[in-house]
Amino acid sequence: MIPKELYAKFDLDRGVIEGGTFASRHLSDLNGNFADQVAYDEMLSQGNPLLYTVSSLEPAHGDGQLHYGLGVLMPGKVGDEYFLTKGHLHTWRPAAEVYIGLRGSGCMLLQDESTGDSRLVPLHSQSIVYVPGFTAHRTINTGTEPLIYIGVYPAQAGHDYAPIAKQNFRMIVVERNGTPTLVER
Ligand code: PAN
Ligand code: ZN
Repeated sequence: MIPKELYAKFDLDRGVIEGGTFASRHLSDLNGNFADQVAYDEMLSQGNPLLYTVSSLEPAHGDGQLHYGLGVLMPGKVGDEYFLTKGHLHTWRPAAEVYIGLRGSGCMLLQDESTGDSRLVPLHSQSIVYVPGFTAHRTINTGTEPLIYIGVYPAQAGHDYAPIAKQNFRMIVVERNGTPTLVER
């Protein structure tokens, strides 16, 4: 028998890691995250679509251990801003993370916590994005199919949503002339 912390199967169609937790985020969970609040309210009045799911596994705890999650972010837009994850800093700020793109195409918005400097990095199948420590990160789907990725991070990382909930990312990714474009909020 292989110990269960050493091996897990995942299903890209269901967005599930066997033996992991599963969380769903709908449009109503992202109030305040999109720049165009009028478009957000209008969309929510029509229904409450699923925006993304995360299935996470914590195989072990303690110094040097790793946790990981499988994310599935739907395609779509609120106004001209592409669907996105809430985004967070790690509670343990030095914690970096590696994102491995599996399906679909989009990007990651990275924002240095102390300088506010922003970078937009492509995330798609057969690509890897390195998120340094001390960096707020958000995933954005600029494509037409679900964007699916795995994120691997230190077990001690923790998720701190408060700074982004209080003061959103400085930049947003919108469609301009059919092209994803990074602009000031
Ligand atoms: C990812 C994220 C996942 C969902 O696994 O948790 O993309 O985004 P939010 O957590 O911002 O809603 C990760 O970065 N973990 O550390
Ligand atoms: Zn993270």
